This record gives sequence, structure tokens and C-alpha cells, in this order.
Amino acid sequence: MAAAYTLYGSFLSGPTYKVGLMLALCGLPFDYRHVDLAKGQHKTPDFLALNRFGQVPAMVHDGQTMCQSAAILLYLAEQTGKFGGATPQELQRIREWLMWETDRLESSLSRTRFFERFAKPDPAVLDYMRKYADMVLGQFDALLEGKRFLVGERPTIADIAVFAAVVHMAEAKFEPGDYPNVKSWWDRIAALPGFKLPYDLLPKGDQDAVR
Ligand SMILES: N[C@@H](CCC(=O)N[C@@H](CS)C(=O)NCC(=O)O)C(=O)O
Repeated sequence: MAAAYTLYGSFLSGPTYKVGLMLALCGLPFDYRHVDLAKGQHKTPDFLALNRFGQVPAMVHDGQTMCQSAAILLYLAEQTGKFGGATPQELQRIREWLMWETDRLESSLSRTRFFERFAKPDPAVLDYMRKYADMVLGQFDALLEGKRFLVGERPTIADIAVFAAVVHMAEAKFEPGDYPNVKSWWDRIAALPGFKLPYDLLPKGDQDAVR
């Protein structure tokens, strides 16, 4: 029997992991469809019908097609009643973190990882990006001071979204140990039931009922 959720993505992609991690932490199995970015599968008409922006991830649930990983997390939190805000104020704080992650982390840490791993740009560009990413990680570390989770006293989709960007920091040549509050928060996320690291969770090809 097909799973209720189908996730389209790449095992190399932080935003794909963001959605996969949410499904895993909710205990929801999902059918997985690998999109080969190197082959340009994300620009084909079939994939553009799932995500008009031509990026992974995309998700299908209940006949609805959706994209933008942060928007998918908000959808899943509402659907499942898990990892959302306990109050309107918490929900607002969660939305703020989701936007911050897309704004700051995707443009700094995720881009530095992409440059280090795949694009290999001019060293001056890489140097600029590394300084920017270090500034953002430092800001994040300071914001975590005295906090167990990003919003309230329990994990929410804010933690899941930010974790999915931070998890690849070693591939961007940053060490969690250099940011002590990030390291402690990381350990708390990794201890959640159902948690898996990206390369343990996301298959390298199509697979049904991933959990
Ligand atoms: N804000 C988007 C970002 C998605 C994104 O950057 N996906 C990358 C892979 S990690 C991608 O598809 N890149 C190919 C492209 O942009 O053409 C989200 O959160 O879903």
C-alpha cells in the first residue's frame, strides 16, 4: 500500500532532509522519489508540475502537491498536531525562525557547503562566504544561550528547519564543537525518538515506506 506522503528530493539536499526529518520524528512513513539534480531532473516538465520553482524538495499528500521546505513543515505541523506552536505567540516565533533559516542559513552556511563540496569557486568568493557563515553561526550560538530549544521548552519545526541546515556544517568545513551552544542543542535534537542523520534517512534512489 502506498504511504500517505510522497517526498521528492535528493539525499544531498538540506531542504529535502528538513521534510524527511519532520516525517521521521512524527513516525510517518513516506514513499521517496529520488530527483537527480546532476542530470537536471528538477528542470523537467514532470518535476516542474510538482515544484514550479524547479528545486527539491516537493511533497504530495492527499492529492495536494507542495514545495518550499519551510512551508511544508508548517503544513505538516498543522496536519499532525506535532512540533507546532502551543500558542499563537509561539507560532509567530516559529514562523520567524523559519524565515531566518531560509534568509540567513541558506544564503551563508548552505551556500558555503555547496561551494566547498561542489562548485569550487574563486578563493576570494569562498573566503567571503566563510566569514559570512561564521558570523551567522556565531549569532545563532549566542541566541541559543540558556535555551534548550528555539521556541518554548520543547522541540518544534523551528528546530527541525534550522537543524537541517546546520547538520551539514562539517561539509562546509565548520565544526559544531566551535559553537558550544549549537553543539548542546544538536545533541538534544539527535536524542529525539525517530531521529536519523541525513545520509541514514534519505535513500539514494526511489524507495517505498521509508521510516
Ligand atoms: N527554499 C527552498 C530551497 C530549495 C533548494 O535550494 N534546493 C536545492 C537543493 S538543496 C535545489 O533544488 N537546487 C537546484 C536549483 O536551485 O536549481 C526550500 O527550502 O525548499
